[in-house]
Amino acid sequence: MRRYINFKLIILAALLTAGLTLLSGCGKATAAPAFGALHVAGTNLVGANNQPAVLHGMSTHGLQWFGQFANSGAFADLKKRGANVIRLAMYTDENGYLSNPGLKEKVFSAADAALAQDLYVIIDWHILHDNNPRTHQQEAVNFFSEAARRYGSNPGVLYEICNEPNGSISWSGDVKPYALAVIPAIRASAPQAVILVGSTTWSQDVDLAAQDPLPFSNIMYTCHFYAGTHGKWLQDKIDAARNRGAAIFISEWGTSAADGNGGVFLDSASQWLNFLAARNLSWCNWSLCDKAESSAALNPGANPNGGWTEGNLSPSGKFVFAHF
Ligand code: DCB
Repeated sequence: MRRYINFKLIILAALLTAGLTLLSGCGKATAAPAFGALHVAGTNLVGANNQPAVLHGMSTHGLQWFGQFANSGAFADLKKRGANVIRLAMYTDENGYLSNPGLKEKVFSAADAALAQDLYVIIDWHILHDNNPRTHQQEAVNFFSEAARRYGSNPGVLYEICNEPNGSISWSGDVKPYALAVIPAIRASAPQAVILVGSTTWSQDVDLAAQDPLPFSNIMYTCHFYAGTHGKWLQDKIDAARNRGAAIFISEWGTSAADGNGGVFLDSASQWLNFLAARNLSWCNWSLCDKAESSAALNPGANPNGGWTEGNLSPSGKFVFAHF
């Protein structure tokens, strides 16, 4: 009899605990993004309670061209489909921020729209044709100082300081010195924020970065892949970096080839997503726009404000949205 009562008590306690956990989870969802303030523990991204945090979402295309898709309606549609992060690609070159500094206001208003819906948001200094991040290091320091002053205490904001360094530059001689200048500018106002750092060869050389890591906490190294171009050899570089203790974030990947077109290569993309899932790696897909290229998630003419039908989704968009 006594045993039986104890058993009943244990069940009651378990039910109560489960109920309370559920309730507190609901409360949090409306007050802050899903995992609360993020930080890096070992090679893992974790939330405020040290729970594993896995972010899945979209990167915008260049905001100077497709900024109309970075708005509340579009973000609400993505959230409804399961996304929890938005990456804002602020190109520096190609009529981006350096020649059009007003683009910054687009970044801030889009970030505000994402944060208002409890989405995480990545502010991406999208270097590409300006291959060496050191070329515009001072502009980056100024931009990120301002962004961090604006969002410093917000648990939803991640800072990505250089999209894809490329060309004949090195991690230790170029990208690392750049990061050593930019990161303290962010940390001055956002001491805990997670900061994402690219590497050479369009953010593929994460293994080289891991051999000469940055001396800061809450840093992740970005690795970018395109399913039609990058295979197991790039996965091996990710594992090599992680084995050295580097935390990896896939802030950009596409179902297409590396030029943003061709394919789509959905078998390879599935294989990649399995690889990422097995390691709890977070990702953003390229890209949220309706450009006539295969990596675009939306067919030409899709409403920039969301509410997309199946017919508005490209083959890439259908595949990616089903994997949030
Ligand atoms: C990256 C860039 C991104 C680029 C995509 C696809 O570049 F981060 O900005 O997006 O991957 O190439 C493309 C757009 C096009 C646009 C073009 C230039 O989809 O609509 O016209 O940017 O702004 C990569 C990634 C990997 C490699 C090369 C590039 N790779 N790249 O491995 O060779 O040269 O742009």
